[in-house]
Amino acid sequence: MLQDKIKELLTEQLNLEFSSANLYLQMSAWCCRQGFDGAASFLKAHFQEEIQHMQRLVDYLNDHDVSFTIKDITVAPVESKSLAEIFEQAYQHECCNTKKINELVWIAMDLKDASTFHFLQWYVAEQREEEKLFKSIRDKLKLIGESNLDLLQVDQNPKTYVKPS
Ligand code: OFO
Repeated sequence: MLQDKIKELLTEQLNLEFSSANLYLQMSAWCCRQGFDGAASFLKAHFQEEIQHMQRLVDYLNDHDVSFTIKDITVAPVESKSLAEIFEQAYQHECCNTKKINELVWIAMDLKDASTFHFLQWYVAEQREEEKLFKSIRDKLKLIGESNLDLLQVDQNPKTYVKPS
């Protein structure tokens, strides 16, 4: 049986994942409006990943017979000056997610909740990957500055672009 504090924090995290999903969907829509089709589909795929992160938490709470509230989430359209700014925001967002997950891990440990501590390890590894991914795209965009040609190439391959020497 899960302790009340853990139920509350996992529910909060579930809603945070939902909110992250919707933020990425709005970022994807911004990219679409600017003609960055590659970044738009990358961020839309990320929206789906965040929904899966939410789903994992839902499954875990269901496994423990915990009822939970899914909040109404309002995420306004994203406004940005550049693709670099979008990926800076996304990277900062992932850093905040990591902080939240780490806090949860330490609380699960303090409360001697081995099951939740174990469950959260998947999120710890996932956050490491996500921070690394968003940081690398953010860094590539910083590197190329406002060069339109390079921008288009990063847009086509946000994960794999290497600046020609
Ligand atoms: Fe992108 O992070 Fe969920 O957890």
